[in-house]
Amino acid sequence: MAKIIGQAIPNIPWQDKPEGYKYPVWRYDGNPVITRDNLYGANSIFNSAVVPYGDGFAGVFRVDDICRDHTLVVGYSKDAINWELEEKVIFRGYDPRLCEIEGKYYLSWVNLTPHGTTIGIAYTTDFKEWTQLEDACYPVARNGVLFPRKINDEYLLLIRPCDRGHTPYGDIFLSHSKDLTYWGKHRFVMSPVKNWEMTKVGAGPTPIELEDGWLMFYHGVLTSCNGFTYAMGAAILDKDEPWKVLHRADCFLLAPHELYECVGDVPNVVFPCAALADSESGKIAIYYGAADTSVALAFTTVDEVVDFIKEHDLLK
Ligand code: BMA
Repeated sequence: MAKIIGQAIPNIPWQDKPEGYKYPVWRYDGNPVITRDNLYGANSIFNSAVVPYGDGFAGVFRVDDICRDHTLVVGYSKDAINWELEEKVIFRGYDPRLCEIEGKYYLSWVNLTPHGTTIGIAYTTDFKEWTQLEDACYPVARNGVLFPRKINDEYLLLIRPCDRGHTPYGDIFLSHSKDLTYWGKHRFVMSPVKNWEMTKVGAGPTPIELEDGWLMFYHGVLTSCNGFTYAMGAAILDKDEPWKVLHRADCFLLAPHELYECVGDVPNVVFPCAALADSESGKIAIYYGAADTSVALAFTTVDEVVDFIKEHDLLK
């Protein structure tokens, strides 16, 4: 088995792969797991982040409210499928990612400024009190994703520079910081290559550490005559110099297919923002926003996904 370096999550949500299903990522049959009905006053709840917390799970959820303001709220769950969301808005902005580093839970999100979006960073130990740090860059950027540990004594952040609108381009970069305040040593990671991701790419969940690399799920965007289609791809980054891409699947691993992914506020969107990875069993549960309307769950295993990436390796 390819080895996940990280915590055991014995209570990871899970369903076995359906008999005869060939693709490497399969959907939870109770999808979507979170809808607007999970919270009074929500227009839509999607693109959200979850982590193991205590004997259950905690999350930060993107709630676009009935004024269509972008807000972030905390939620808790025992099984990572049934969630209780709090009404209190912790930050304004969208597309949160959560990452545990040395016992603190770091939130990175698309922070809204008068000059455009940037990457907000805050941390908590209890999901109640948050300490907000400096934004990680000046506008305009989105898809800021922290690595779960320092490498060579520096924090690392994947980032996607963009414009103020529905950006028609986008490459993934990586920045370093010794203190989570000053960011530099910017490195290019990857651009779109294949048709399914041709418009832009952006990092998704916190990268998953493997014995010999980092597993990075990301979203890729195709522009069709009807607009954007968002799908999920995967790559393996170098362990010590993660701006170097070692392997990269040439095709998507999950794309809009089910009705809840194809129909909603923004049709045809699969937007992964979080993954739970159990180092004991190799099980991986991926949380993704579906059609900018709800949160859905999909499963894979480290072996399935690593084998698939290597079989379909764009770089071989
Ligand atoms: C991106 C972000 C995501 C959203 C996607 C599809 O630019 O705004 O939050 O899911 O567009 O609308």
